[in-house]
Amino acid sequence: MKNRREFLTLSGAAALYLLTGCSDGGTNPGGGGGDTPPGEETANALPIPELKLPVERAGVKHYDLNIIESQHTFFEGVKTNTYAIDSTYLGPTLLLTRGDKVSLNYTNKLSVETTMHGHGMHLPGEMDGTAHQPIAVGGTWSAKYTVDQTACTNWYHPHYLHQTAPHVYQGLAGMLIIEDDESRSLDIPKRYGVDDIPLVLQDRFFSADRRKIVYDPSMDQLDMGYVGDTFITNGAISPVFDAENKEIRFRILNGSNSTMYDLGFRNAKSFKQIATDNAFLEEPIEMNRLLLSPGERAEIVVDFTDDMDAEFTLYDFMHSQTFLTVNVSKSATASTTLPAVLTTLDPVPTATNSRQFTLGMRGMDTFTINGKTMNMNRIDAALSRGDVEEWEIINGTGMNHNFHIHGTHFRVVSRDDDPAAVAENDKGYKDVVYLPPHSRLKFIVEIPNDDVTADAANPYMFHCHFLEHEDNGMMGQFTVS
Ligand SMILES: [Cu+2]
Repeated sequence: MKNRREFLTLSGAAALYLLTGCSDGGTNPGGGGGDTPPGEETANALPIPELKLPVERAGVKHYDLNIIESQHTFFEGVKTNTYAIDSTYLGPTLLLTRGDKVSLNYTNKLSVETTMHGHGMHLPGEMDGTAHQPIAVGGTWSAKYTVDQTACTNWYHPHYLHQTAPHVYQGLAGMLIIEDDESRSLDIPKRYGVDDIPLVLQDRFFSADRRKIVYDPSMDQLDMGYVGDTFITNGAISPVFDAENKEIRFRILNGSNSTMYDLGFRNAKSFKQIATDNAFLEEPIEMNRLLLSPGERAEIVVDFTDDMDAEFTLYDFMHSQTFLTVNVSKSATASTTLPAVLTTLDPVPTATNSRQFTLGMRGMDTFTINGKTMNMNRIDAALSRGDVEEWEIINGTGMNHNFHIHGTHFRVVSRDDDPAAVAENDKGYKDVVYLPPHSRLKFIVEIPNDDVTADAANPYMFHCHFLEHEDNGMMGQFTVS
């Protein structure tokens, strides 16, 4: 259990302080044990990524992050080779506050070039961390920007041309949580590691001796999804989270390469979705199933108030796999009452221009948008600050795809030309949206009228977030002037 232990958060008190403004209430962030008999709680406790504390210099919050080769214990007694960010698998959670001036300083200690992209972040193109901003072996690259967007759950991961999928697969990803005055004032769970729990959901293949994570998709897996046989949550196989009997908020990321997850509790316990990719929903939406495509996030709140001593299994019904067991075993040390209204979203603006993007294929292993494969020297769309456009995305293939945009978010307005076909939980601020086979959808995208600029040397990307499709061509570039 040593490696698992090292992966747990070590700075619980500081973490609580950051999220709540006080250091009382709650014990044992990370479920690391203490008041429970040894061997019970910690047998396979859900690892909670460390909450990374910044170092402030001249008004800028610096986060120094090392991208490293490491070894992680997925299987008892076996060390598996991984990539990680200051950890043994995945990376720390970064908590940013709207208005912060930040510098995310990534040092590449791998033997290969990579990049680190702020997925969901509204930032200048040159700070986006795509293939245009490589981090040389041994070098450091800094994403410097002012955080200026609503509270949400974002994440960081490599975005290197043709190599995003293998780099993420070896373990490079972490959460970027943004808080603002609104998120801090809402009566919702916000004690990191106690009742505000990040869940990075993934699946992996391992070598027979389990010492390596094996990235070797066949052509069929390239097309239809590289779905591993081992499902992991925050880097652990079927872990257990010992929950307080109260409302618990889970920040769920589909961090897989190309697997759709149809999530829910096996006993059909309901939950409320409170946030989509880029913002709170206006009102919590009650549901008992949540479909998430790769790269999508959802924050949910589950009320375990009356569930003392009960156990719940968070399950992927699409692949019949368990992600997490929630064991309601602790008395609540604080109370929250989820409000009926969470926020007010801007009205969907009226578009003044429209574009169409058709997701397609050339042969069996080349993926295209409007018939073209990704070319770093080609700009596919030139936009200006303040532009409002309607983009129609057409999945002309018989396989799953989704669509992700950098630098901003969008509002889905119709599926297959039917506004009523847009699910309630697709109506918030999104930056990734799922496209079933042979389907189309329209969204309205608004380019913020502020700091956001991306020139031809540092353009934004739009792409399918099934990483095998992205790496094999299904990506384009746009500028904002
Ligand atoms: Cu795709």
